[in-house]
Amino acid sequence: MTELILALDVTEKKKALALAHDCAPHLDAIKLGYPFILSCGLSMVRELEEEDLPLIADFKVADIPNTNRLIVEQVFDAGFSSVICHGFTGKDSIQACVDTTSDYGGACFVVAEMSHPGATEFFHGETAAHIARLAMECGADGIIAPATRPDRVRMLRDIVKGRKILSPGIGAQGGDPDRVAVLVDGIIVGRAIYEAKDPVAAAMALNRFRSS
Ligand code: O7M
Repeated sequence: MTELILALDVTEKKKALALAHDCAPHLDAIKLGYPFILSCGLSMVRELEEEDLPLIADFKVADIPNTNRLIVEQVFDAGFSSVICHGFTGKDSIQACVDTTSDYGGACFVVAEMSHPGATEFFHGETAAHIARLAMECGADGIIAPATRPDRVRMLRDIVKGRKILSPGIGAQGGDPDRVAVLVDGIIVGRAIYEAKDPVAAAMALNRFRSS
């Protein structure tokens, strides 16, 4: 089953809450990051809990182990069920995120390779594979890999056996769900839903990938 995860990068509180509420029946999770949390506040996590969907904290945590631990504690205390951290910070920093996550019974995902064009300057090639291997060694629940490069997802899938790949980059960034959905466990979609004329219809249209 491939999950549909809404990237709720909406900075207007009323609009964000309405979107989440209307689209919720067609989603498997909602991902919240800096745009929404910095504009609407961390307390919004509790309001969104009413939608009864897993809430993923996309803070791309990327600091020393002690600071990572402190951040991840705040994430789970706020009501999130998963957290996303960066992996380029190294094994000890990833481990701090994974260990703190497991104290709370949550899930931790590590960014292995990003979806935008500039990502290839640093994350490409062996670096992404290295990060994915570190994530597995640390016991992470999965990785983030780019829907804009299905060949790279395929390569990373060999490393991430039995754990999850969540994949952003569909729609606005050019990724094709027909090519990617079968390779991953979740597609992360933002603008193609929240900027659509009819966001509910857009989410429903993406539902066909949930069973692929
Ligand atoms: O569908 P979009 O392009 O409007 O939004 C994609 C979302 O996924 C948005 O929240 C990005 O910050 C996020 N994202 C990427 O687009 N590319 C990445 O490589 C990684 C992420 C992400 O979610 O990282 C955890």
